[in-house]
Amino acid sequence: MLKKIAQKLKSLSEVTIVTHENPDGDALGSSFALKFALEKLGIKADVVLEKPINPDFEFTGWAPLVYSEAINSENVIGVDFNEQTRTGACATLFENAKTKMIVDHHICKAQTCELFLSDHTAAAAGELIFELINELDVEIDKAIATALYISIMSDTGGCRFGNTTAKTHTILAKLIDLVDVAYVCRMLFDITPLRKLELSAKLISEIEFYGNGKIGVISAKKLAPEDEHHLNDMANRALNVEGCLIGVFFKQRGDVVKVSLRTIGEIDAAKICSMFGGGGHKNAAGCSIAKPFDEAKEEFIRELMKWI
Ligand SMILES: [Mn+2]
Repeated sequence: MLKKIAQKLKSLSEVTIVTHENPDGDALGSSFALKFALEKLGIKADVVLEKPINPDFEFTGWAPLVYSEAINSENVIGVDFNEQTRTGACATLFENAKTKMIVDHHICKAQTCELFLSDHTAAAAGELIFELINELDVEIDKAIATALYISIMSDTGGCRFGNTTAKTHTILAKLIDLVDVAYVCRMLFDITPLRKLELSAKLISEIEFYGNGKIGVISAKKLAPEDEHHLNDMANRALNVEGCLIGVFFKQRGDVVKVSLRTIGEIDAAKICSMFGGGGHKNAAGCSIAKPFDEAKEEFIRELMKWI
């Protein structure tokens, strides 16, 4: 399938790249790596996001377009998601496209277009984009290597998560000489806006435990929209606590409660979230529940109790 997608891409003169809403390092890194590679082939390629880029990634200098109805594209490739509802407003772009392609690594319920690659054995979408770029026969330069490095390091937590494989390391080894590792890792993992630190401290101080400390729950019932992007990794903070096997973060967004779930070992986060209409990976998944905050939270925790 990768070959077919590469062939298709080579035949095009313009492509729009879309990814999932609230894009993380993998979503952005794999999208921009693909953009830079396509541009080297003389193909016009834009990354379109639903909202302006998360300030955490401003250090990259990446410049996406922000979705508006004026943007239209015949050819759309989706990266790091496999259900078009995951792209938020950009779903319209995907729907209206003549050529639709997907390169993803989430557990997939159904094939959503003809040129569709969803390989959940890949640690990051960036691993698949690395292979796609090789298939396109583009030489990897500093900009592409840095984007792929950010992608893979983000989704593997710096090669510490269980999804990390020999292949992950092999790919990184091929990129690393082109990347300013110390700078990128400091920006990616160490630097935090003061606001994020303050907000995290407040929410962490209110952590609740269930199931003899095996389930750690962090909640943000009231959250200013401008603070939302600061809280991408809150479920992991619960898992920092000794003995905690399930970390869950609830936040109110509009009429729904967004749930992000992180688990250890055999506790299947994707399966749990799929019961609530969501999905993801075995140890990291999410869903939205259209119920009042406390009700949604209680219902979800009741389900989690069955897993410990
Ligand atoms: Mn990913």
